[in-house]
Amino acid sequence: MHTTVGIVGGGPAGLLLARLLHRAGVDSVVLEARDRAYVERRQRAGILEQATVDALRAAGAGARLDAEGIPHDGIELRFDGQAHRIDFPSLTDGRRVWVYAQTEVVKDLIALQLADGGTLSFGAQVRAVEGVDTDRPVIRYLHEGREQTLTCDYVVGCDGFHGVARAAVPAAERTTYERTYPYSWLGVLAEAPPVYEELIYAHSDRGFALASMRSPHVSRLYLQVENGADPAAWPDERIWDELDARLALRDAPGWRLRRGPITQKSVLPMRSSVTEPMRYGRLFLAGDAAHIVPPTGAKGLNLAAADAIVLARAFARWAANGSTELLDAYSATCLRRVWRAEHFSYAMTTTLHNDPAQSGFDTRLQLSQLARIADSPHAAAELAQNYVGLPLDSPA
Ligand code: FAS
Ligand code: PHB
Repeated sequence: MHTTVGIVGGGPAGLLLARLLHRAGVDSVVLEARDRAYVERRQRAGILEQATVDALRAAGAGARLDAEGIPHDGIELRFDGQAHRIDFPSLTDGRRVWVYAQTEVVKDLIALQLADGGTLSFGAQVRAVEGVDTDRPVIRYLHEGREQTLTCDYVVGCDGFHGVARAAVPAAERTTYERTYPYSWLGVLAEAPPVYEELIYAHSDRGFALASMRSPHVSRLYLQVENGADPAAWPDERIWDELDARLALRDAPGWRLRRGPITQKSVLPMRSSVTEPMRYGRLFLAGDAAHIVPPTGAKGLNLAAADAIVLARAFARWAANGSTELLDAYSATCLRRVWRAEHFSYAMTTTLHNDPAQSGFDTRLQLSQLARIADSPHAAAELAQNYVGLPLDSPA
């Protein structure tokens, strides 16, 4: 089988890229290792930047998002027993974010891809990407018990942090910059109506907590835990008690979360990683295949979408007039945005979490930075503009 663009991985990056290419008249094939139910059920991100929402609408996948997505105009920071709201529109020329889970984005893109054309194969385990330094790269994969081959004009690795595409770049030709954090997140999904209108990010001497949501009836909540923590060591009552303790307010001692059945628990390690360049010969890397951020800044999914948008524009230009100018600029264009998001995610993470090795001096620095954001419109604007996402064409 042959296609113009072979896409390894059917997560947000691969699926959005396929849809945007289809709209530009560029044919592609998406090869996804897992089955449809698995990828649609995988709990991950929850916040979409405006640029991501605009791209999903442009790809024809905005109907349910417009009907069920929840626009948010700010977040709340809690520290030292106090609450401080960061308003987005007034600090970002009117921009906001949307609460719409990655699971729903993936469902919408899969439904569209299957209905509207374009090949999407589930259970297609890519074994190797070869010949990326030739004009006829090849993807070798196992599907329905048989070894298969897909020849392409170009290959895009959208197969996440643990995928195989990145390895097709010779080790001597790529550099990976990374940092791991001395803590993880325990993420829970609860059938409990959020008692808060907007997301709450909390710094406390017991550790970080985040109160998010999936709908008016479902809460998505996170607690900083030690690396290697076992979700089984966190019975529901312990989770609720710890969340209430970390979100406590000095002037509202009765403030509590609404409790309900916890339906999912998982521990997520915190990691930053960037592989440069994001292109080698006829291979491009997009999304988590190229970069990972700690989820504190809600950037992971949005970075993946931004890569897909930039790459789709580049392929559209190439298909229209043969120019490879934007394809040749892809890596540098994306890495500017990636490093901006890496810094923002690192800053949010290290300011809000308790490193087990940190001193009292370090904690005072965190509280000083949080107080600066609460008191200074300039400092608040820097957080707000990074959180809602810098415009795609802005020099990050
Ligand atoms: P993905 O990992 O989503 O998709 C890659 C796809 O490639 C997968 O479907 C995989 O099955 C497939 N694949 C892998 N190897 C393959 C092979 N050899 N052959 C074929 N297919 C293959 N971001 C946030 O902003 N907020 C969050 O709260 C948040 N929580 C997260 C929790 C977890 C547990 C993880 C792992 C990530 C989280 N993220 C979060 C980040 C996450 O949303 C990613 O940024 C996002 O999924 C990136 O999308 P993709 O690049 O498409 O990669
Ligand atoms: C989520 O709702 O899953 C979420 C929201 C904001 C974050 C991370 C995760 O920073």
